[in-house]
Amino acid sequence: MDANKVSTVYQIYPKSFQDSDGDGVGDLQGVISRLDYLSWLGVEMIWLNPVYVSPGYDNGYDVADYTRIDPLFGSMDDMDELIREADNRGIGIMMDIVANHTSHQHEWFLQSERDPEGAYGNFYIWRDTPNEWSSFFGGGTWTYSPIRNQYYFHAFAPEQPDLNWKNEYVRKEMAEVLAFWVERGVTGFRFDVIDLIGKDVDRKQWLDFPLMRRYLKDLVAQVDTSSLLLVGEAGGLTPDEILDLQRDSSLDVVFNFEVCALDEQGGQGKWKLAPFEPSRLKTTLDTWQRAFAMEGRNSLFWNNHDQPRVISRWYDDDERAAKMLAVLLYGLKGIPFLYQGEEVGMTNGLIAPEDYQDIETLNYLKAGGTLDAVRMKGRDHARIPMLWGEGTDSFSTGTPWLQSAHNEAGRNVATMCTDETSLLYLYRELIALRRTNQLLRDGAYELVPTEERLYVYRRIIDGEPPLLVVANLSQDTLPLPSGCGERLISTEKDEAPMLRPFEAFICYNF
Ligand code: ISL
Repeated sequence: MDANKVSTVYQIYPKSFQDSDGDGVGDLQGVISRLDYLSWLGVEMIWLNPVYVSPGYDNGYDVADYTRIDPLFGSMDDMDELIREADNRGIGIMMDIVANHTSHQHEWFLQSERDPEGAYGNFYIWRDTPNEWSSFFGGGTWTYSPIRNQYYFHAFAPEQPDLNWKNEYVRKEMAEVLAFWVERGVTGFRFDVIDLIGKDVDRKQWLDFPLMRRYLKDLVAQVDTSSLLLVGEAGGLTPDEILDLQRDSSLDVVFNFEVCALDEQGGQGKWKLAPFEPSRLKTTLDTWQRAFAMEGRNSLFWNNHDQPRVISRWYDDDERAAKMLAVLLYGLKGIPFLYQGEEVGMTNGLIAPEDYQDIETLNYLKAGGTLDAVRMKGRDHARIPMLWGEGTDSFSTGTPWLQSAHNEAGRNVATMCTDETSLLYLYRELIALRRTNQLLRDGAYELVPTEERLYVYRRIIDGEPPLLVVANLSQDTLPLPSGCGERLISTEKDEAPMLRPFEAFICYNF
């Protein structure tokens, strides 16, 4: 697939998108029932978080069977129907491939645990003596199995044992998983924590790039990727390493999380918060944009199912900031990913302490973590059911699996659908603009130096009038930068002699 042609990938967290059967959990029929909405919005691909059979310790990122659908979400018939119905509307489906680890209830693990000499004996990482290394969800990386009388390695929860990628049969099995889904008609893959597959557990090294690169290249070489969008979640890669993978088409685009960490103290994990500084947003985005200014592309996103809403974390839920962030992101070079609910300005909302469900958050609180940090960075806040209407009633007729409250009136699809000046309409226009505007899709990126509250950049193709993207990152009124010509899209209905708080627009540059 020509990745530069994808104008928007819409991320669906199925558990929280639309419930069709009243059990309080979103499902595939729910997604199907909302395809007309997504088509109206103009998205070209859906990234579906895992819907495979799973005991659900990490909401589906603990896969027990990669080729069956969890009954919680529906059946394989529902999945086929979703692929077909989406395709009828020109929308592709991107599957989430959790290749680094499985569930401890996966048949491979059960066999590996029982029979060290058997076919699956070496599918996981077993040692007699564990080393000391911290897992991403708190606690150590090794858990003792009394059945095998050895320790197994897990980068995340003990219920998520890591596969042994050094074993060629593991790599073969994973290639078969990809082939299975390509055969069913999916149009993309998002590879979960793919930078971890080359790790060296004995040296305590998360990333061995040459090894990771080789495994990934071999993996994708086994399926026909010409019509697939390949996305890697790989927070540990440098821009050069990413470019390397893009050059040989191992990945089209990579998720990096430097922007998401702007409200962290740095080097101390996600829970140690620091005040957000707009100037750092600009310098971080600029660094990543420069790295791919002439070649390759960035992933462009503010939120996902792990990253609670940035308008709550950075901008006190201000809807004007949500509009500004939309324009700013859609002007950049790369592929935009829109996370469900972002288009209506969903916020972190409110969750009572006893209602938190996420394994990472529960571990953190158990270890003495603070609710203040959880309210900002706890992943449940990114997973609050989609606001189709004023409350969560339109998400489910039953009791939603995650209890939450919102107090920002009007931030929902039903209300914003009736208002052409809404954030939802702005997203719709931005998506449409990116579909048709070659400069936004392919143009090189160039920063225009300005004061730090302002982020201005150019998108350029030789021989064409450049575009200028202007974003006021602050609530201050600022002078307009020079060179602003006719506007293509704006957060405001009219033009003013000064840049209003959080005003942003894309215009021709003279
Ligand atoms: O969620 C994070 C911080 O809160 C990230 O560090 C996250 O663990 C990391 O980006 C990997 O995420 C992916 O793999 C995890 C899963 O829990 C996440 O939902 C998934 O996006 C383990 O499979």
